[in-house]
Order: sequence, then structure tokens, then C-alpha cells
Amino acid sequence: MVFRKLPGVSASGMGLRLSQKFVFLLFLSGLVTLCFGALFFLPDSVRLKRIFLSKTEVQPVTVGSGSENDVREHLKRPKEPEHTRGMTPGKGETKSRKPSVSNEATEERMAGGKAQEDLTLSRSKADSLMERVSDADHDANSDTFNFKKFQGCLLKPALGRDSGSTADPKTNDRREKVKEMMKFAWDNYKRYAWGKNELRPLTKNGHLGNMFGGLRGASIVDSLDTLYIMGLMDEYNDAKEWVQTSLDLNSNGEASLFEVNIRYVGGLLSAYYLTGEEFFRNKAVELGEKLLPAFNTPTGIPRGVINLGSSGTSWSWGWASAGSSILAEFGTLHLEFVHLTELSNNPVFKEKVMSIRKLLNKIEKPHGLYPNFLSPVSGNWVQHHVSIGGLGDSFYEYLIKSYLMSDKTDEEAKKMYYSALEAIEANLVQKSPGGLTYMAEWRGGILDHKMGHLACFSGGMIGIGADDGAPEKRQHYLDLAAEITHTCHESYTRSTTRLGPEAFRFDSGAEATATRLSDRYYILRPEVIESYMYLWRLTHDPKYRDWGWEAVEALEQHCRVESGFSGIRDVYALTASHDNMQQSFFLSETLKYLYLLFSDDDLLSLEDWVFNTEAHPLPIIRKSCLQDEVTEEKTVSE
Ligand code: DMJ
Repeated sequence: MVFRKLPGVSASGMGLRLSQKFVFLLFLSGLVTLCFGALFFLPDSVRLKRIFLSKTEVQPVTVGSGSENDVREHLKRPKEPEHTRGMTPGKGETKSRKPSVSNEATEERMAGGKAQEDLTLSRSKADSLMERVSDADHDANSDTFNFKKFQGCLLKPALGRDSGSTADPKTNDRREKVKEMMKFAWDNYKRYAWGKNELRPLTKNGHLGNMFGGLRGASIVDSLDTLYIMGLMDEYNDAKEWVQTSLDLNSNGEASLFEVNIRYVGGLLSAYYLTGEEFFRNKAVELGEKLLPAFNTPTGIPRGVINLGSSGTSWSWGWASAGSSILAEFGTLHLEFVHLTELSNNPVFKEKVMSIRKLLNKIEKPHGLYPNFLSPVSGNWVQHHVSIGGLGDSFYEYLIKSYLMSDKTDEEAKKMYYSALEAIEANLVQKSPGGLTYMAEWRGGILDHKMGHLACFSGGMIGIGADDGAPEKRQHYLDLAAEITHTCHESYTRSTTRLGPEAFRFDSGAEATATRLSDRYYILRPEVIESYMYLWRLTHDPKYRDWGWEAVEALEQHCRVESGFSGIRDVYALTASHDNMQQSFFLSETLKYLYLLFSDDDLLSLEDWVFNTEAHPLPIIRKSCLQDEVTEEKTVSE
């Protein structure tokens, strides 16, 4: 035995010599290292591993920027390698992170439809992931959602009467024009960039970017519902087939939680609710599960970047101060996650977003405002910068939409929304010397008299919330919505191209114009048109349809190129300098909102649907109807 005292050997302590002790300690420490190392090779489901190795202990790095990711894509910094762009090592960061899957050969394989063995492999990986998630004692695939019953609970057919075409021939012609634009954008994407995330219309190739963690086909997933409601069925069927056979969720790159949620999860959910195709639902739930590790933080506030692979590690964006999370990112998950719970019968998704809600409801807010940066570790605000544009925007949108989507039962969301709106009115809403109402930005009490294109969604938001405000405020909210939409329209009409800049200012004599070169670009964004669509539905003032048509003409004149649509670098320059990018949100949002603007109100009626921030329609959840036995009998016997 190793510990036995050897005869004739002078001993100390336990009866061993110093050198023997040293050898023994060396052996012991080797053994411990070996055992600990072996933990890494155990399957994730082994309890021992879960106890010793928490998935998101690493508080590392950063990549892009919240709802401004697309801006960063636009303002590329080509010097840094794409994979490491914007990343700064953080506490616990190891150098052995797996590379994002992004080489061209792999891309082509994915784009063209993967070989059968790849698919089999992917499915078995997906299965093992499913097993791990169901560790949480919930079967994410529980088949409890009754699609027929859901359809029976809609007040109107999703596509309306006559697929939403109107009685007015001029409006119908405009609608047809938008449909043609969609077909043109889609055909070129299909021809030159099939399976990639976006089309580069000038160079006629595809773009993958670094926002989606190796997921492909953002333009396909973002287009499914637009193609479907426009009746572009051949195109829709191509898109559907690609999702069914080639959308591989087993990627291993760093993704923006926010972008994957609003575009992929949102797109898949809408496709399911419109068509009832089960695989859309399954993919949405499977992808939702991959996002869950981002919530493993001390506060439950998710980090912005997540590795979609089995490591499930998450990070904060490097540019966000002190490892903070972004309000517009963690505040823009609620609609999709509530629907994931509806469809999977797994409460975990709703629980995650409810704990975000709880924290935000409780935390002290400066002047009632919600700053843009919050620490996922301490749960405190990190900076006092407030914006209704980038970094803050869709958090407010999701509050009122959560209330509407809950069939007006989510009183907490309602209360939070109207209190936030009051604080916004008191602190941010301004009137320019020329009489234009705008939303300034707020930096610790100091106003920056600038309004971003992104903030122009707020006309629509305030409009859809008007009816549920205090009775004495309803008309006021509708007026405010109209005034903001008018200001955003002015930002378009005051430019040479009649398209609006990324940000416009109200200082040094400026009124709704960009004063800085860096704010002059337009990347096919939807927000202004989105507000036209809502204001049209709320007021039926024909000016909104005319303003939408002005935008169509400007898009055709300045953004349409030989092989698709492209953003432009300067809305004040008549000779267009194109940015060579057809953003996926152009197909998902800009063209969809235009199409709805020129359609009857019963196409995706606001009585039945709310749109997520990427314009993917999600149904209002009518709990009492869904649980009502009579409805089921009625719909099943139909
Ligand atoms: C879209 O992806 C979403 O609307 C998001 O909320 C903000 N940015 C783009 C469109 O501009």
C-alpha cells in the first residue's frame, strides 16, 4: 500500500519522506484533473456535468448591435475578419471557440439542398437536442395545439374575402404593382442568392453576414408569409420546400438572439399559423429551444449573442457598455415566446419572457423612462440613454402588442405601455419651430433633437394603442400618431429622392432633414410605410395610400436595379449610389406593409392579428374560444 511506512526509512508527518509526498501529491492532482476533464466528454444530459459546468458561465464577447445590427451590416468595417468583428474577449473567454460555419463550399451545399446523409445526420442531432431540452420535464412536441380549432376562433378568414382585393380599381392596380415588386425581388434572390441570407443585387450574388449564427435563407424564411398572402404560390411552394428540406438548424455560430427570434422564429410561426403545415411549427419550437441558454444569467435577462451549437454559450455585444444587454433586444421576445409556449405546450418559453417583464416592471425607472442598456448580471441600468429609435424601439411596441395579442387580458403589459407612453410624452416628444412633432432622444436628461428612421414605427404603435388608452386620451393618441407619421412623411418629401434618411434632425435650423453625411442613407427600411399602413386602417384617410404610392414610385426610381432592389447611400443625391444589399426585411416588411396598405382591411385583420417587429403576423390568443369544446365540435364538423 502506498501509505505503508517503509522499514528503515526515516519518516515525517504521515510516515512518508518529502520526495514520496511530492510524488503522491503529483499523482493525486493528476487524478483530479483527469476526472474533471472527463466531465467535458460526458453528454450534456448527465446531471454531474450540469452541476459542475454551467453553460453560460462564460461572460465573454460581443459582435454587433441590437436592432441596429442591420445598420452595422450596412456600415461594414471590412478590415476586421467577419467572424471576430466587434468582439472583445471577456471574462472566462477561451480561445478554443468553434468557428462559425461559413465557407463557400458549405454554403453552396446548403443552398442547393443537402445530401440525404447530411439530412439524416441533422435530424439525429436535432433529436438529441430535443431529448436534452425535454430534460426540463416538458415534451416540446406535445401535440396539443388544435389548428382547426384555432382557425375557428378567428373572427375573419386570414386572407379576407377575395384575398383582400379592394373595390377600387386604382388601389387594386397599386396592389398589383407591389406584388410585381415582390416577385421581382424574390426571383432575383432565387436566381442569384438562393439559400443565402440576402441578395447582393449589383454583384449578383448572395450574402451571409454574421447575424444569424450560420443559419441560412433569412430572405426565404422572412418571405414565406408575404408570398403566401400575395398569392405567389409557386414562389411560396419553393420557399416552403427549401425550409422543409434545407433549413438546417444545427449550426454552430454566434447569432443575434434578437434577429434570429424576429426573423426566423417569427417567420416560421407566421407560416405555421397561415398554413397549418406542421413542420413550420416544429422548426419554430426547435429553434426556440436553441435560444434558451441565452437566458441563463443571474437575472434571467438574456445576453445578446448566443452560440447556436450545443455549447449554448452566450455573450453580450462588445460595444454595449459593461457587458450589458439591450432593451430593444431582450424586450422583443415576448410575442414569439408566448406563441412558442402555445404551440409546444412547454411553459418554459413564456416563463423566460415573463421574468424579463417582472424585472422591468419592478426596477426603478428614471422619470418613468426605460434606458437602453441593462446589466444581465446585476439587473441595473448601465447608462441613462433613452430612445424610441434604435436600441429601444421594439420594446415599447411589444408591450402594447402583448396586450392586444392576449385578447386584452395582459393588464400588466397594458399598464407598463401607457405609463411608458406618458413618460415618453413628458420627456421626449417635441414640436419643432416649423410645427413638426417628433421624438427626441434622451441622454441622462439632455435632449438630442434627432429622430431615427427606426423611430418612425411609433406612429403606427401609438395609433394601434389609441383605443385602449384612458377615454380622455384616445383622440389625443390618435392625433399624436398622425402627427408623428406626418413628420416621418416630411423626412421623405424633403429629400431629393423622396426616400427618408436613416436619421433626421431638428436643430441648427434643420427640420426633418439629415445634417450629417453618415445619416443620409436608406436601406429599404419599412418603418415609415408601416405607420402609413396602420394609420390608413385606423382613419381611412386616403392621404396614407397616396403617401405609400409616393414611396413605391421612389423605390422604383432609385432602388430598383437590374437584379433586385438595393439600398442607397444618400437620399439627397439624384445620382444613386447603391449599397448592393437587398435586405430580407424589405421582403418581409416593406413590401408586405405596402401590399396591406392597398388591400382591404380584412386581409390579416387587426381584429385577429398582431404583427411582430419583422411584420410577421401572429394571431391574437383567444383563450376562452380555444378552450371551448363547442368551438372544436363546430370547426371539426365543418
Ligand atoms: C427590422 O429587422 C425590424 O423592424 C427591427 O425591429 C428593426 N430593424 C429592421 C427594419 O428596419
